Amino acid sequence: MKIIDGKAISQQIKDEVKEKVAAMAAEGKQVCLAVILVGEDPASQVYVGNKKKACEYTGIRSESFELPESTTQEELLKLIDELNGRDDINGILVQLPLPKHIDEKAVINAISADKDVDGFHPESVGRLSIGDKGFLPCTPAGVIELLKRSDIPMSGKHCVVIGRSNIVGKPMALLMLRQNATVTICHSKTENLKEICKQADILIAAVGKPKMIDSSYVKEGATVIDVGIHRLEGKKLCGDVDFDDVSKVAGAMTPVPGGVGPMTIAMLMKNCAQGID
Ligand code: L34
Repeated sequence: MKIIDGKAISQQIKDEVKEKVAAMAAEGKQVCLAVILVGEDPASQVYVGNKKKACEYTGIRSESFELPESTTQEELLKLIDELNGRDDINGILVQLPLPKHIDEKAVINAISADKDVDGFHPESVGRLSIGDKGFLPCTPAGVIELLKRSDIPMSGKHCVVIGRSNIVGKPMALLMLRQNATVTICHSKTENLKEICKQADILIAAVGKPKMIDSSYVKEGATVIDVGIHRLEGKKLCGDVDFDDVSKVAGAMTPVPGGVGPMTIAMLMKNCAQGID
């Protein structure tokens, strides 16, 4: 079994971005990401902290807005509007989830499509679905990059995605389709889930349930990508995949931590430096 090293691959991508940012700086072009975090969710604080570090590493300027839990939707929309209008800001990231009193959809829609480095705006989603150029959502784009750079073929292969969220499952399926995979999307209502997963050459778990996917879901030699991230007691991290058990049958798989998470951040850096392109 080969471990797909997301940390190493994300480092390569960040180094490529760093070069691009330096080349842009030589032409007098600055790249700047606005990072907005509302509230004090500890996991979000870690992820946003990692994003700011990656900005520093790659030479992307970051402007950070850490707002209290009590921030109103109106206040947040006003900030986004200001950032939309600023020529010195290239990308706007609003870390999710937002507090319950704020409508995520309204916030995502408010971000100008040409600064939508998360790829969550309906215009970006539409571009992805018809195959036009646009910002790709960072987590699924990171999974594609992991597979490409690990020389795992996608064309003609059966890829099973477990999960249908707007942020991971749905765009993941579209990106796999773009790579000419045969794609099946499974979800909580899927019948015979295990049997379907067992047919996958590439199994992508984005279910949100700690260690749900064990070896009984996996075909011998399959590639297993774990998009889940959960904090167990004692702060230990795990994914949607039972790593120890699945490692007995998989051909290649991603660990948690050190798999998809760092790739999400690297692809965000790439989106910032590249623009819609
Ligand atoms: N707007 N909200 C917006 N964009 C995103 O792309 C995200 N996502 C998800 C949550 N909310 C978002 C992230 O940034 C998940 N996510 C994310 C980012 C980074 C990491 C994990 C998830 C990450 O750094 N993972 C490390 C471990 C970090 C730790 O110690 O907890 C890893 O090695 O997996």
